[in-house]
Amino acid sequence: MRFFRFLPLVAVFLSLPCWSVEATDGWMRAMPPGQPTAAAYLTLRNPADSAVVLLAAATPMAGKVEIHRSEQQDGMWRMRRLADLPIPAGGSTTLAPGGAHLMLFRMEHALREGDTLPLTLEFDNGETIDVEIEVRAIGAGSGHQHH
Ligand SMILES: [Cu+2]
Repeated sequence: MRFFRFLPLVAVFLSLPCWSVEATDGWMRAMPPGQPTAAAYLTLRNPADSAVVLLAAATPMAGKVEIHRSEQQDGMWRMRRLADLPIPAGGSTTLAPGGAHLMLFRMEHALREGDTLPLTLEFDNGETIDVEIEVRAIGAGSGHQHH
């Protein structure tokens, strides 16, 4: 007896969750002419229910981009390179002066207020997102120099 011969096939639709990391408030300071390095800042939101880790960033306008964090030690600001930067599940990580930032090395030219810098971010979930970094006045942001 074949009781199951008329069982309908069950179609299973797999869909990828639309839980992309969202980058907002991307900005950097205008650069004095001749300065080869700069720092970029932004906020990364992670709507997913597991942490996502920023692995790398790149821009055609710089030779190299590193993830850095500024720290105060013995009254001096220093920065160190981070291997990566986690964004907590359902939370956000803000890169800002005096903290984490994206360090741009070997800039092809100094950027001025009103310019934009295209940046590509790569995460450990395989996701890649493109961000526009807005160049603000040289004195923009709160307080201290991070160098
Ligand atoms: Cu730095």
